[in-house]
Amino acid sequence: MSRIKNIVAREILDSRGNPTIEVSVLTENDNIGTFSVPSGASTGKKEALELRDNDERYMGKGVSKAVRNVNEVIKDKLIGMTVENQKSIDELLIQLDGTPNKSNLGANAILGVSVACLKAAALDNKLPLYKYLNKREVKIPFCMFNILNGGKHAPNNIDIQEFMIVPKFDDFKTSYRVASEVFHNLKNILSEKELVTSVGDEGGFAPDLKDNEEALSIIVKAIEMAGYLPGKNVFIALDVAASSFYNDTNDTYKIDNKNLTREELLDFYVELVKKYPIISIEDPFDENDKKGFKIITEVLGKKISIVGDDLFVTNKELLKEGIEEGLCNAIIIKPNQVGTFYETLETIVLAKQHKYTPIVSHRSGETTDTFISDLAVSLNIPFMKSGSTSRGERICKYNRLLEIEEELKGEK
Ligand code: 2PG
Ligand code: MG
Repeated sequence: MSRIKNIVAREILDSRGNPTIEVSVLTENDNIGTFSVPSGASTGKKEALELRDNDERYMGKGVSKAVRNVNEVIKDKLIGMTVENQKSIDELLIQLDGTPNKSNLGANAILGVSVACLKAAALDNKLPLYKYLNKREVKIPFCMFNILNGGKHAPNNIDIQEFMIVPKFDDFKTSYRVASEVFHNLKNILSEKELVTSVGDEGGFAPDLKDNEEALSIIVKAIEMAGYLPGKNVFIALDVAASSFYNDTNDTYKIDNKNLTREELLDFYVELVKKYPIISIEDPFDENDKKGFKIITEVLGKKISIVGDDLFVTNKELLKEGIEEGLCNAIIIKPNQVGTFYETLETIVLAKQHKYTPIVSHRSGETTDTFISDLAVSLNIPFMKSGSTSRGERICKYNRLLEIEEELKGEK
């Protein structure tokens, strides 16, 4: 048991070159837990508030107010608290903020402190974070590698935001290698077609293509060229992020330059699932289109995962509503959508109780922090997504899983 001795926040840059907050928590045992907070681009409207300065610095994106809120408001209240007492720490943070969406102190400030405390407590206990959180049996998740980027994450003509491959091999080391090999084969295919091979925000390629379906057909080809079996050991997951192409004036979805009704968009998904080894579709409809989520869950929910991200924003109450209304059978877990570790945990517990598959996720604006890897392992989360097999802020999370796998096998 040790107490919090000091807390320091600072403004750093994320993978898109925008400011974000990093927080360090010092304990009486002189351990320092540090966490840096990621930031989304295709954000759900009901996410907890990311506090930005909106002034002349950094084109309005500075986080100096959030930094001040940690250094001048939160710090003094938390000094002296037992660092292991995460629940009380998170409850106090919520109380100090006093708003339902953390708009007073900022969810970025609050999450920074919350997770930095957790990391400091693990260090005090001389345990890796995943083990500090759960000393019983844990498992490495299967990973969804986003090898082709579109939507708000890339400046190309593809509407679907994320085309992910999901290798399912006995160990993560193999799945990771397979993902990398498919990624490089995809690069070769694009080069042969004289398409661009520069990458988007999450490290996947971002070419202009004929249409969204072409992305799927070239990914299947890349899997085969790498020597693997689509639908046998390598699968496909999509994050459509459909809010980004929904038009609320005429209640249609603009995809492949066509305006589709929700029923036509559903037919499009049904056809794709017939033709390609798709195991999961995230945000297939706009975050307010409950009708869309309900029908796709009825039609495809027995066969594949229907995942709510912008729909649930890691919020326990929104998930509860979704469970009652029959929306989705899986949920994206992003700690910064809700703002504290404890609330994240509560949402995961509720999801598991109702057999909703939790998928732990990075944000499109990331740092080199690897907290989500330990989180996913410790809570036996079946899937994690952290972008492609390129870009440092993406691979550091996967590399952390490799390290944990070695530890679990006793190789380290
Ligand atoms: C998503 C995420 C992460 P963003 O939509 O699932 O891939 O993107 O962080 O931009 O919300
Ligand atoms: Mg998403």
